[in-house]
Amino acid sequence: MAGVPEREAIAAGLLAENGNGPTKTEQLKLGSGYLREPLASELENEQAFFSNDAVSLLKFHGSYQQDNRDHRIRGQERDWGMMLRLRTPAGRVPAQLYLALDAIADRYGNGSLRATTRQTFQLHGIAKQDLRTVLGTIVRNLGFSLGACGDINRNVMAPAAPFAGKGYPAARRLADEIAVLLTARAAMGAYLDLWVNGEKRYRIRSNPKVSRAKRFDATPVVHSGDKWEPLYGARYLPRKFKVAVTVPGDNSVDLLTQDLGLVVFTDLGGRLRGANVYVGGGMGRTHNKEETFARLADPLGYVTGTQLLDLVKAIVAIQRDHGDRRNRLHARFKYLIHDQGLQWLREQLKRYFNGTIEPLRREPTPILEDYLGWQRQGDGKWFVGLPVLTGRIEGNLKQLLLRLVSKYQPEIRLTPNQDILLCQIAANQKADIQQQLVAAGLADPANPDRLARHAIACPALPTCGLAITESERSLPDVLSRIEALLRAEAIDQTVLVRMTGCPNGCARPYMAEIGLVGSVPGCYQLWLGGTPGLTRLARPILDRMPLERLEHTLQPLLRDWKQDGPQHSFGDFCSGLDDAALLARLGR
Ligand code: SRM
Ligand code: SF4
Repeated sequence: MAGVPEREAIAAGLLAENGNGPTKTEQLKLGSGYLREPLASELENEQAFFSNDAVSLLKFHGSYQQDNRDHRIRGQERDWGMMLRLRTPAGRVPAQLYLALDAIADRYGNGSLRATTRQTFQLHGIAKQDLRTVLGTIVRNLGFSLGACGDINRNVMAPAAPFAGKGYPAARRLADEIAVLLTARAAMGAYLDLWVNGEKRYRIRSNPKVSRAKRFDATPVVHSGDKWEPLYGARYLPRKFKVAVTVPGDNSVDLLTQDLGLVVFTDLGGRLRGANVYVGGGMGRTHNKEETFARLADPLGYVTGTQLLDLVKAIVAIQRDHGDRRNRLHARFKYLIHDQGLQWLREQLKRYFNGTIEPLRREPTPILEDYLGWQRQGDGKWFVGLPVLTGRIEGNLKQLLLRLVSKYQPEIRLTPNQDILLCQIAANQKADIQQQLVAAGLADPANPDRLARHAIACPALPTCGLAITESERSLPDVLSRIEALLRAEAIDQTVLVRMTGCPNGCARPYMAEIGLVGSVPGCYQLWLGGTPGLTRLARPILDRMPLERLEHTLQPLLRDWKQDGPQHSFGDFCSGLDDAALLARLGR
C-alpha cells in the first residue's frame, strides 16, 4: 500500500473521505446483514470472481480472492482462485478434517496444503464456483473458517505440543474458550446459511466451560447494543484482532507480537490460576509511512483465572469502541495503545472490566519451543514433530502424511513455525511410523538443518496480491546461501531468519535476527537484532538490499560476530551496535 494516493485509499475503504465519517468498508459491514450481502447473491452468479464489496465480506468467512500472478497477461482475464483459511484454535486439526483437506487440495485446489504462521491450514486456487462445495465439505468434516480473516478475532494461538502437564492443557483450554467467546454470533447464522444450507447442527460446538451467559451476556458497556451481535455489533471490529495464550517460558506463539497475549499460571493439579496479560503488539507496517510500525506488546498485569474471559471481552470491546474506524492503516489495537498509553487503558478497564489487575508474576526467560522429533505427551502416548519448511505440504510429504493419517488417525497440531505434529500416537504404533518416516527421508525429524529449523517465510508470489517480492519460493535458496556463509566463517551457532514479500509482516520478520522484508522487486529491507527467543524488535538497517548481494552484505558482519566470540547470539551482537557501527560492518 506504499504511496497509495488518497483518492484510491478512500475508494479501497482504507480511509474515510476528508478523514470524517465511516469508511466504505465500515458502511459495507453495517449494511451487509451480518456479513451476508452482496456475498450471498454473488455466489449464485456465473462470474469467475466476486466484486470488491463481496470480497470484503468473504474474508470474514475465511476466504480471499486471489489470482495467480505468474499467469498474469496484460489485457487478459486473470487466473482467479480463492484462498481458503481455516480457524483451528491452538493449531488442532482432527484426522478426519486433515483427510478432507488433503482430498480438497487435489480435487479443487492447487494440490498443496499450507500450514500458516498462526497455526492453521490454507488452501489456494479454489474456483469461485467450487467454494460452496469446498467450504461445505470442510464444515461437515469438523472444520471451521468463520473469523479466519476479516475485522474480527482471528485464530487463537497456543502451544501446539499436546503435553499433558506443565500447564499446557490449561493454556489449550483457555485458547479454545477464547475462540468460542469471540465467535461472532449473528455472522454464524450467515456462515451456516451460505455454506451448509443453514444446518444448525454444524454450529461451532460450544465448549462447556464457556457458559451461554459468558458468551452472550455483557455489562452494558461491554455490550455492543446490537442484540444479534452482542460483542462485536454490526460493524464488527475496526480491524483484525489477534490473541495468543501460552505457558511461562514457552514463546512458540511469539507472544509479544499479539494484540492480546496471555501467559497462564496453574496450580499443582494443572488448574488455571490466572495469567499475565500483554497488550498492543503487532507487526504490520507500510514502507515509507513512518506512522505505521511494528510494536511489541506491553505488560498490563496479572488477572485471576475466573476473571480472564471477562478481561478478554473488555479489551475487545475497548478496541471496538475506541479503535480508529476512519483510517484502516491506523486501526489496529497497537495504535490505540501507542497513542493513548497504558494508563489510559487501565482507566478504560475500570469501566469495562469488573475485576482486578494485579502486578505481573515472574516468568522464566522465553524460549522459541518447536517440539520437533519424538516426545512423550506425559499421558502414555507419544507425538512426533515434523519440520516443514515454509509450511508447504505437497509431493512426497503430502503422500506420507496421507498414509500416516489414514492408518493411525493421529490428531494433528500445527505450530506457529509452520511445522506439523502428529499426536496421540500409541507406543505400539511408533516403530511403524518411524519406519515410514525413514523411508520418506525424514529419519531424524528432531534435527533438521539448523537454519531451516526456525526460519519461516510468508507465501508471497504467486498467490498474495500484496507481495512485492518472492518469499516462500526464495527461502530455501536464501538459507543455503547463509549456511554457506556460516560454514565459511566456521560459525557453529545458528541464526533466526524470517522473510516476507512485503512489509505487512506475515512471517513476523521484525522479531528475527535476520529479517528480510520485500521492498522493491528483487530487493529486501534488512532488519537485524531480534533475539532467538523472540523478545526484542529488530531494526531496519538497509532499505533496498538486492538479494544477489546477500553474501556480499552479510559476510563482514558475520565475520565480526565470529571474532566477538560465541557468548552472544547474532541478534544480541547486532543489537549491541548502533546503526552506524552496523552499517560500517556490512559489505556495501
Ligand atoms: Fe498476513 C494480509 C498471509 C499471518 C499481517 N496475510 C495477508 C494476505 C491475506 C494478503 C492480502 O491481504 O491480500 C496474505 C495471503 C497470502 C496468501 O497467498 O496466502 C496473508 N498472513 C498470511 C499467512 C498465511 C502467512 C504465512 O506464511 O503463514 C498467515 C496466516 C495466519 C493465519 O493463519 O491466520 C499470516 N499476517 C500474519 C501475521 C502473523 C501473525 O498473525 O502472527 C501478521 C503480522 C501480525 C499482525 O497482524 O500484526 C500478518 N497480513 C498481515 C497484514 C498487516 C496487518 C496490519 O496490521 O497492517 C496484512 C494486510 C492487511 O491486513 O491489510 C496481511
Ligand atoms: Fe503477502 Fe506481504 Fe503477507 Fe507476505 S507479508 S503474505 S507478501 S501480505
